[in-house]
Amino acid sequence: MATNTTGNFLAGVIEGFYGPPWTQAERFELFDLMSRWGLNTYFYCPKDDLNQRAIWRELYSAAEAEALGELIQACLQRNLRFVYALSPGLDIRYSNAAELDHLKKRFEQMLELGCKNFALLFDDIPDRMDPADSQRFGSFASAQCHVVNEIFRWTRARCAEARFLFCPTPYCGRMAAGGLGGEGYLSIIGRELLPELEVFWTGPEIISREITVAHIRELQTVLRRKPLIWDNLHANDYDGRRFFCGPYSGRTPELRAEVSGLLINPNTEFPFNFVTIRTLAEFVSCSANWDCRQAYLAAMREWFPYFATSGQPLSLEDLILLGDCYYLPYEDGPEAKKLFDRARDLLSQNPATWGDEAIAFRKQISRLKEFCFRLTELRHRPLFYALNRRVWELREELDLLDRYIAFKSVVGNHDAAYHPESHLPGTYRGGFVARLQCLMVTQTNGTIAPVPQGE
Ligand code: GDL
Repeated sequence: MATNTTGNFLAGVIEGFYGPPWTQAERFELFDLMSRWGLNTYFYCPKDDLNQRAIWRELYSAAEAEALGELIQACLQRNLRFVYALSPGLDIRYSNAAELDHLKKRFEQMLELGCKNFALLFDDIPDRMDPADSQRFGSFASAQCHVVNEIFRWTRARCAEARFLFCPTPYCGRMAAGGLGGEGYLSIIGRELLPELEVFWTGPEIISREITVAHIRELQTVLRRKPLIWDNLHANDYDGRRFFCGPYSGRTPELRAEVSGLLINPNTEFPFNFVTIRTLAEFVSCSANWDCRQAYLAAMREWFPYFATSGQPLSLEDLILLGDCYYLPYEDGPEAKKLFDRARDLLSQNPATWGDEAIAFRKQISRLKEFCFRLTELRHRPLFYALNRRVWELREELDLLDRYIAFKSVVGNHDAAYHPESHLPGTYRGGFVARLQCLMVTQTNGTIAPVPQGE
């Protein structure tokens, strides 16, 4: 399937998350990795680049334009497609011709910088229109098609090879089923959006555990084209405590033939994305068999040199266990799962029956604790800074578990209450958000219910 990376198939990375955009240096590093691994597309649309979304009518300053120009040139040199997006949906007036002029001026600036591929995004916006727009277009979808088709034609007249992407307001199965964007939104897009335009889709959910061929085929008939996957599997902007370094998974190689490309919108912290991007690249070019665990282990071996320290070397085995603790949104890696099950089993038993299992378990968590501590010695400081808060929290929880088991293991303490000296109420696990989280619990069937409060 090597043609995926050389032909029309878009394969690569979206900088499309909420939060601090990547630095120029990180982007250059990304481009090097992508070109080494055979990916071909970088899509620039950080939600918190102000000019991308909040003040989409305003041109970039000279310094900002220069920085974007550098990115475009860097992509060109490496044979990567650079795609630039605007998200005017927060406040655009669809029927106002002046708004189209704003969009054209913005794209004109990017064309002058050498950009050849564009997108208009309408995700995460209010799905209602100004009365004048409703009167003119009748539907949200028609209003968007009017603007996007016009800007597409204008762009193609200036750059014949321009690739043009569009993100609909309902961009996953759940949103479409819930009627977001209004009655028949996607069918109208299928009919009215010019056929050259590519339509983003994140799968059945915003964060899709699986994207099946059957799901995509159904969508193709509505959109009248192959969708372009915007994959949020490894996005972590919605949860500041987590990151995801598990493999690209839950998609089969057959999916590639059903979509016009696979672009991933990964972790906000750039240093976390090595395995994510590496395994996507493997997936894009693999034969019919895809073993995501094998791809993960191979990518971890390649990532391991980034974990050089100022002291004794770390072990790959420990890194794999850490990676398994921050694997995928719906799944811990197998080593982390084993550790969790072991902790749960131990805590559910009477300490009098623990015996050697408590000792063996304490050895395992002490080792992981030590590994977390040793990460402070990483020579790759940006990687350590990205890891620091998450790993600190993991270390604290392991420490508490260790102390609890040590205390309860002592004959005479089996039934005694444990009062940790280190975890005072209000310090660790404290704070307003943590208390709010304790008010409601997510049940295994996905429902959320209040936790009965004691007197
Ligand atoms: C979204 C946003 C994306 C964000 C992601 C994860 C799309 C099309 N838009 O809904 O910017 O990073 O969720 O929070 O996915």
